[in-house]
Amino acid sequence: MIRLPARPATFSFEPTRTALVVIDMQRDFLEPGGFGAALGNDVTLLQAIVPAVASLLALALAREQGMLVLHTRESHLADLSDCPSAKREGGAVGLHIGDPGPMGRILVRGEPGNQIIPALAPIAGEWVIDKPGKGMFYATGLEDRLVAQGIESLIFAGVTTEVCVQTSMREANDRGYRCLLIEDATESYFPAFKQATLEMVVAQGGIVGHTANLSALSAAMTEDRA
Ligand code: TIU
Repeated sequence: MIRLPARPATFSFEPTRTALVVIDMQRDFLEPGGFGAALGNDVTLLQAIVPAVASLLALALAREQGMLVLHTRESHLADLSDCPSAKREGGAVGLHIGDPGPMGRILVRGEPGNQIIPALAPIAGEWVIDKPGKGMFYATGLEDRLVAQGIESLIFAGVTTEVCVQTSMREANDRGYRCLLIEDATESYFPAFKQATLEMVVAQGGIVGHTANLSALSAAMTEDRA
């Protein structure tokens, strides 16, 4: 069992029963010309966490007992049959889900923009979950797979903090998973929204889960190996 200082209290997890969840670190959100930019955002803000997420992946992979690693991608089928019109109608600067953009069709599965950025590319054995919603459990079949694997705890990173990360964490919380969000491995287009999300996760005794910095997790996992 690994224990680390976290907010609002110590977080404990058994690595073989824990998955590292990297939410939507895909070109659509981090590079110009994708969905994030089509929504009117400055996508460069999100690039700051790439080194921290890479470290987190290395930490999980370096573990002798090996933690399950899963990556999600927000994506839709080419015929958009899984994209409600209420979602497609959103957007700020003209391009909508399914429209052709500089990285292929916006937020469509298999297009260049839908790929996870090369610096964080999944490796063999890691799960890649394509999700049509903001939350990772909605219409993905993920819950059955996690149950079959005996997973009890989830460590979250990725983007954006208040949208897909928080939605996924809330879905996980309702399903009984112990959740830890790594503060410096998640980012938002809106710094104030990130901070507000971190506070609302840990408020009320950890109503959604726990948060900690990467350094605290790293120290706890390194000590455990020594
Ligand atoms: N717009 C925004 O902040 N986020 C999303 O649309 N999706 C994810 O958070 N992945």
